[in-house]
Amino acid sequence: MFFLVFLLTVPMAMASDVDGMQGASPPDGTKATGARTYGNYEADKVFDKDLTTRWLSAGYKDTIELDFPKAITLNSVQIAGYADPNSSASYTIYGLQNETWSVIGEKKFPLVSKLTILDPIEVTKGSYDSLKIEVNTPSSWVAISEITLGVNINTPTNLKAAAGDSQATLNWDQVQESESYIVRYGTEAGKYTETVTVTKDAYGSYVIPGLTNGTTYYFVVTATVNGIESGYSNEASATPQTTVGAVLNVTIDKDTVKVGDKFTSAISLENVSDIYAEDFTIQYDPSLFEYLGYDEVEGYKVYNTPTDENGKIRFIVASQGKEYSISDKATFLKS
Ligand SMILES: [Ca+2]
Repeated sequence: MFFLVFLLTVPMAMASDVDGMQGASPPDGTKATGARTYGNYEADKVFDKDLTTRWLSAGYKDTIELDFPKAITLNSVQIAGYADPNSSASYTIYGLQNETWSVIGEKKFPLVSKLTILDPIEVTKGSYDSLKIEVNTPSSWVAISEITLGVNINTPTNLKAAAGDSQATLNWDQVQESESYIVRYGTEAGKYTETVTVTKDAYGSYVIPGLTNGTTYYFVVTATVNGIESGYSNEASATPQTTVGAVLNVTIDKDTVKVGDKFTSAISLENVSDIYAEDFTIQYDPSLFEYLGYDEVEGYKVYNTPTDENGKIRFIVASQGKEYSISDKATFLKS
């Protein structure tokens, strides 16, 4: 009698982990070497995040070595073993520190049948440059489908999202040792369809552009340390909205102005609300016009002494009382 085992593989939004396994895959840049390898069942198949592919040795006892691009701090190793026919398997894990190998964990599993995700093997917590896993299976060739590492990376906290026009601005608490962050977002809580990798300096303020106004977006962020990704932060949401920019209008009181004519232009602000003070600079071409002065409009007062600096005049104008606050459109100065 035999059983067929089917494995359903679903494309994962979460890049670093293997479906059904804990911890993270070894980072990009890891080099895997099997002491012996059968056919094209190469050693790097133990971290391709695909449970259906595996490293296969041509013997009952063999060793695989993982050399990391940078030392990784870990406290457990999980193995998806493959044994055909069914077999027991014992695993001895060595860690490399200061160019010295030492045994950091071992465990025997009485039954590994075909593809089996074994319980994580605890190892002495430490920072390791390389790992070596020695496998002993008395009645089956040595095979490993996937290896994941139990790592403790601080997860970003306090993620906040502020809505803007077609965009959202994110900030979160810095994870000290992180080399970059990954922002994931989508239009449904818990479902993140978009991924952006951002620099380690982005935590204070990061803008996600190109969003649809009126749609709520949900965001999470992770930290990456030594190529390994942390867990998700809290989820934050924002609904971008159209904002109409304030428009400063300059209106001239005559349709045409002849040379030598004196004219007045009204300065007004549109599309704003509850503004009581405004600091702005008027620029004109001094080769064509001469600035003669300004008139205040009732309810508004000029607080500085505007001087003409080669065609640029700065005004600080404040309204006097609530009834003169600038909402929608108001003319508050004539010059
Ligand atoms: Ca694999």
